[in-house]
Amino acid sequence: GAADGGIVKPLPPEWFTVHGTNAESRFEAFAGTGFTTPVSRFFVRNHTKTPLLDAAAWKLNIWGDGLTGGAREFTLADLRRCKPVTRTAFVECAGNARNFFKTQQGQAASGTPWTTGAIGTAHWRGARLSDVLRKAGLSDRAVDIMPRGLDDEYVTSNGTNYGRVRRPMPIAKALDDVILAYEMNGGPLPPDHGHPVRLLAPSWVGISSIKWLGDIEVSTVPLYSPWNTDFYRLYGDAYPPEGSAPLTRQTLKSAFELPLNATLSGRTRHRLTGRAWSAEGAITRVEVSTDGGASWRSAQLHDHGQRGSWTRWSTPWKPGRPGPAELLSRATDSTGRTQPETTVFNTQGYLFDAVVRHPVTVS
Ligand code: MTE
Ligand code: MO
Repeated sequence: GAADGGIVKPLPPEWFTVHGTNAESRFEAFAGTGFTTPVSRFFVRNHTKTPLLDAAAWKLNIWGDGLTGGAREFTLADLRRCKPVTRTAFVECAGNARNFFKTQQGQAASGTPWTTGAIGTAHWRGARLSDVLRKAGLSDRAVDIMPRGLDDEYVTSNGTNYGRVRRPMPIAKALDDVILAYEMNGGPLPPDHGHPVRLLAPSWVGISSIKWLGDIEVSTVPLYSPWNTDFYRLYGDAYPPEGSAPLTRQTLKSAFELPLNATLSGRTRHRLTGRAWSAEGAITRVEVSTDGGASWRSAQLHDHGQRGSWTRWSTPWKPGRPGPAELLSRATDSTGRTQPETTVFNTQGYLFDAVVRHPVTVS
């Protein structure tokens, strides 16, 4: 767990819930922090422990039959010589909110029991992966890349060794909007978030954004790793035995910047605040219910968060009668999709997108 050195940054308990080597941001810790998430409050999802790498000695090796020549090495200085670009994007774990499969739908999924805090939004700056792949001699016959991390091999508690964290990505995504990020919110990438260089794949499941990047295989045939065969597919009664296709984009969600089971005074006029996000389109509407879903009203939107980032929202509420209450938020994006009441279950609990019933007590 965190006790064996999984996470380097200090974790104030009021900002994080710790699950093993993973630290979940408490959603209420985002209140008042602005559009982007400060590094100090950004969730950490590690398969093992955070490696401490020397940026000056670091090299990225790009290799494989999808290059026209041989393997090529790039230093951080080489990447900095490419035209820098900034992507304002969330990184969100595919399993974010999976604990609600258990608490709202009565079916527990395997994996870290995240509530809604396995997400953060930052300004990521770096070199376009397409620029670097072309410098490396990309062949037009390449179909997949396989980025791989320099962190320890992933060994489960029952002894299965899955090797280094790596997950194939189709060349079309690699050449679209993916960057080799060396800055986060204007500073160097911190150790827990992939220092010195991570991949940043906007809108895609967090596992696509490989941290502590060491090498990238470029291939003319499809590539496989446990991260696109065993993990990050949807398995369960609703899916074929081989699972769904490997997961690509995240989904649509919203959350209140309030602790679960918060106590709110019944006599005060509160401003309920929250965030909504989608990997498919911009957020166009957030509705809030303070009576367990019987009635809904539109919240005020404070950003024009694009696809792959988020939008802050707020609405006033004067609770009145003391006792337990349920707050619900329901987001709609520019594709016209609205958060559903339930999410079809999958055994690993990915892509939960249903409306969260947020319990509070009115005092
Ligand atoms: N990259 C490496 N090398 N090792 C990892 O354990 N975890 C992945 C991804 N990249 C991981 C990784 C997962 S599952 C997620 S959700 C994101 O990193 C989390 O990014 P963060 O820790 O910066 O929030
Ligand atoms: Mo993840």
